[in-house]
Amino acid sequence: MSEPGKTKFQIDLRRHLREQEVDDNLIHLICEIAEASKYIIHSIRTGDLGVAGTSNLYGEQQLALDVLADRILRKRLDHSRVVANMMSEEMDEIIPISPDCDGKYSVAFDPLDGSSLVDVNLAVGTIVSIFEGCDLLQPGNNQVAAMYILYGPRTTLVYSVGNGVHEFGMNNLMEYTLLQENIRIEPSGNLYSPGGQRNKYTPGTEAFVTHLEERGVKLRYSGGFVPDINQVLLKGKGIFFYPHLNDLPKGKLRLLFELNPMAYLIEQAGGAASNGHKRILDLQPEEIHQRAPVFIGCKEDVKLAEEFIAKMETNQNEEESKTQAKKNSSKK
Ligand code: AFP
Repeated sequence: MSEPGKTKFQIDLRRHLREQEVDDNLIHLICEIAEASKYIIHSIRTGDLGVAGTSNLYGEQQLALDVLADRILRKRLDHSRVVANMMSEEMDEIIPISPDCDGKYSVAFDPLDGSSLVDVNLAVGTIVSIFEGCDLLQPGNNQVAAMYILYGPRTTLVYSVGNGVHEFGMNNLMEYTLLQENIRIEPSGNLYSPGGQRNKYTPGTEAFVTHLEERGVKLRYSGGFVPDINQVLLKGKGIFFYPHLNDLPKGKLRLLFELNPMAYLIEQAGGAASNGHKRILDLQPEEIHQRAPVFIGCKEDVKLAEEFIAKMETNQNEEESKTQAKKNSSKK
């Protein structure tokens, strides 16, 4: 993989992509997103942490960081010449860039996921899902690439184009150089990241968490999807879930620009991602901001969650049938 005299770990992002024999337009797109992250880092370090609409001492319009990050990425993608359509958490609808789909890509992104965590100096990230052509409303299984950038104590970038998952670190020259490639996740893990409120979990999720605790699995949860997933990926074990809640039956996380890209990356590392019943990457989106429950990480732990959910749903259905039968017999 590396030329003589150059260690593998001095390989920058563009060279690594070339060695994956990736289409030039896709290389350009991924590198443009990586470039945009440098401006997002700057806005995190210097931008106003307030809400959109505030103004600085010069009376200039200050933007909330997620709006700022969205504008930075939108501008980059708009001028890239390889994007057909794009959409993000900040957009109400898909934005067409070019009517010509050939050789172009469509991008769904969360510009700064967990932006509210910046105020308390916790890690946040940018999440990107890439499809070939013009259609963004297709199952995540059709993605040609996914990536995230994690703005933490170090800035790192993780990507896959379907040939393994690779991690890059930003050096002092603000270049992304290879840290590790072909990252793998073990079948079962020793940490769990439970999103939402436990008192709103369904019986199946509740039973799954009780099992994890009895197994001695440790709770690790930052409230940021990107750092929490990154922890599972780089430790090579664990499960993150933001399940169906009694008041959020579809969960909280968005399918197009949060779940699909992360599911793609985790599966490329040998893990799994499910909505509790079905593989995330098989879900057909009906609308661009569609949400879904998610269990993502070690394959065996995701399967176990599905089994607990199925078992408790069966028990619940049987109880409801018995109750209904009693009501019917009491009417006779
Ligand atoms: P924001 O992007 O609105 O801050 O939400 C972040 C997030 O979508 C995701 O990063 C976390 O996993 C999840 O919310 C945390 O949600 P809870 O605060 O309800 O646990």
